[in-house]
Amino acid sequence: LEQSPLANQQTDVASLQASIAYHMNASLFRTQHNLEKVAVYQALAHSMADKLLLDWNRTQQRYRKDNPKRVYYLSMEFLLGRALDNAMLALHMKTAYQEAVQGLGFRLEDLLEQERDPALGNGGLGRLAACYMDAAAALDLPMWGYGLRYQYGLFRQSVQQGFQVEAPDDWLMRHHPWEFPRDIKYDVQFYGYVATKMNDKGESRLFWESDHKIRAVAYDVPVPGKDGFCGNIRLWASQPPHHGGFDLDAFNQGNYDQSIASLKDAFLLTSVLYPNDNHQAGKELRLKQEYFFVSASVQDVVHRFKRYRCPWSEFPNKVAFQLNDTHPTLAIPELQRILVDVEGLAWDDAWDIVTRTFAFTNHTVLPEALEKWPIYVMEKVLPRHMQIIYDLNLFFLQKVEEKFPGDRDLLNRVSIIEEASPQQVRMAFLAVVGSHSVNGVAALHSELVVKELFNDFSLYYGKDKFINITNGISPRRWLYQANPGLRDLITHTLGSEDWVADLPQLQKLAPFADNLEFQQQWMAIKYANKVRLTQWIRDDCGLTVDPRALFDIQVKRMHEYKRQFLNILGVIHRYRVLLQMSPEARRRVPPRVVIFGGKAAPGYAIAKLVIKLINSVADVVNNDPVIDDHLKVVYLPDYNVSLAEKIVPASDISQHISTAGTEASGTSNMKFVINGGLILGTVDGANIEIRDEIGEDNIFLFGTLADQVADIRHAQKYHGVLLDANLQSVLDAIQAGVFGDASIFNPLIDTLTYGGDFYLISEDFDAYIKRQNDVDALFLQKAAWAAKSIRCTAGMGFFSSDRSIGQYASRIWKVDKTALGNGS
Ligand code: 26Q
Repeated sequence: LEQSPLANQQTDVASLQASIAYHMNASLFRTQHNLEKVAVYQALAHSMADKLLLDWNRTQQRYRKDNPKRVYYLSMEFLLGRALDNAMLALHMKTAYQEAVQGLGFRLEDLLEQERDPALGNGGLGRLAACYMDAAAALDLPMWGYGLRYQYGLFRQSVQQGFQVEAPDDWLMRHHPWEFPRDIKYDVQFYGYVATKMNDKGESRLFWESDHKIRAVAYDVPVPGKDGFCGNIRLWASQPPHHGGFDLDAFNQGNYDQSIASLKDAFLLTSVLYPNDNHQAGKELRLKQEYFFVSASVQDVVHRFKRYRCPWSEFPNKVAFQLNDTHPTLAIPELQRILVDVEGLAWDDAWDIVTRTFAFTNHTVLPEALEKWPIYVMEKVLPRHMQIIYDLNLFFLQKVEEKFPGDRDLLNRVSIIEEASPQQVRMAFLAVVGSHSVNGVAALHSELVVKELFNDFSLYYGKDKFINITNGISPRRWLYQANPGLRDLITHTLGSEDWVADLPQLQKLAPFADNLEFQQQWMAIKYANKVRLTQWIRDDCGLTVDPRALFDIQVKRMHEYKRQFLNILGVIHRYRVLLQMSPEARRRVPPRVVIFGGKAAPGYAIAKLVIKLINSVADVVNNDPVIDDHLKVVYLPDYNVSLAEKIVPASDISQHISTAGTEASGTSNMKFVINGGLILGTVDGANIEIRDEIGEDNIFLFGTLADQVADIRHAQKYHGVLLDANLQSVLDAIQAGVFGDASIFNPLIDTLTYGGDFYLISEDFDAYIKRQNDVDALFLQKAAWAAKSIRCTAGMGFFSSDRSIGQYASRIWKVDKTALGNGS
């Protein structure tokens, strides 16, 4: 391959142009005579992917030879975003390609916009997986991702008459040059029955048998690293099994429909990503997706392990599985099944191997997000796994009983099987029992995980099993790539690009915080980013906004606990206050552009109603001549990773205002702050650690604390909710029809009154408004604002995903960066 003209290592402009031209002909079957942007993008992508493949092969061959302990990051979601820009920057080829395409008459920025976002994730959890793969690749850590190759990613969102409208995300309709189909296949079975059989050694063993098989085929996605290193994500697609897809009896009788029915099943399995974020959908197809993904991945890993002919006892020294939430938890009984039923190990030996291999990351304490599967579904789809879970549970409960004799209540509380009707399997408990380490994703969250979610388990296992690893973000995508202006200023100021791989170096910016000239350069970059977003808002929403206004941004999945509702109620309050002011007084308030973005799960009616309210308020406010440019409200449709890359560098303020104790970590908060955006937030998730790192004076925190929430809810139950007076007038305005037909908003308003204000919007309303006024006041003091903005970036060194992955590696996986390193 090294010699192949495809992978010509020359990086001079003429060679790059030649490789683009080659792909235009050979990969796209086109001539140079009708060059559309999308075709040039694809030829360019192929050309870049060639280079990546060389790195991929070299890296993976080295691992194969050295056989280091490997980490497998099991995740139902990888929200990767676009690949081309990322790859060009990682391989230091962007400038050369820029020139190459310029010579062909194109602007690289336009070509980059042609790439469809692979959206194989919902939000934070999926994007975290992508940032972690990026970090592992940068650190030369032998970690593979395993996931699913959904035919349709997260739905595309448009807004019609103010309402969210969903469309399928057919991202594979156009050829996608960033994945490589492999001749690697495993069959995965479902349903069937469990029988007793003799194995080769004459021992009696249980076997699970079924005619219902679906084939998993591997697609590899390269993850560009540093210095010629390249990681991998292996995604499974479902297909009918060889010869097994047809119902031959039906086929021979001429009953074609019936003969292909199971073919359809096979293709359907990985066809679509479930669009729920922080909410479990108890659908059988989802369970089958989870098992399909887990079974293919475990088979692949076991196959790789066996290649080296090590004894089974070596398995935990060669393999670490990290479970990205409970979604891949079936890997635990699956490995136990393979070791006992197929490989013939004794139960206890197998279980020792399993528990030394798995570790589990929890991403939520919200009860509605915790996965539970009804036993009647589980035993139908996975009869042998259900038996194994029963046995695991029995042995576990026996040990608990030994340690805490006679505590029947405790046994009920920690049982993997929930004794309700219907009986359910508590996947989080299975994950805890089958793992040697359980971690939360931010300090407060990990505390809640130990004290609330898994309290009984921490008493039984001891506290050491439960740790915190605070989330991190890729500084490459979220600063180096997304904000070239700031990147260059930082590099120029610090004298080299070393800060990217050693993010705490950003602290060296702090001495410049009060330097007026530096402040001007800093804020000029922010302004340019705001101008760029302004153009996007004009093209996308047909709305003109002034880049000199304060940009106040909340972009994230629409969810009640994230309280976009609080934000828009605050906007209505601001609107009403502005209307009551004299023109002179109004001019003393800095103009604001309040920007929203984010998708609601299609079945989440209340979240969708918040989208409608935001758009209704936007309609009125944006067209009110009295308000003019003092306040604008924008709802950006189809928020995704590539849009985030444009939005994040352009914030003055971003909002992270979840009810305290509900947002496990948040990661966009880190992205905004590292780009010099200030935060308006609650004392929740990683906001707390951001405060600790950047300093209390550089963040606007407000509201109820996590440990007060339960008491307030309790009091509400008995005394009802006494609505904040300002909030009451805001609700009155909505109900008076100021923002159109009031009746449609009734279910939304009811969430504040009937049955208590669960997310404490009224409780926090006054503190929120006051903090917003502090923001206004500071924005008028340009130098003070700039100093805080600089201190924000300077203090963010801790939040690199390289730090997070380093902690996972040393505390959980016990792996080091490979000794060889640097692709040599
Ligand atoms: C489960 C079962 C069936 C269908 C869907 C699901 C499902 C899917 C996605 C449940 C939850 C999710 C996503 C959760 C998520 O994104 N959590 C976020 O994880 C981030 C990374 O740790 C945190 O920063 C966020 O605070 C947390 O909300």
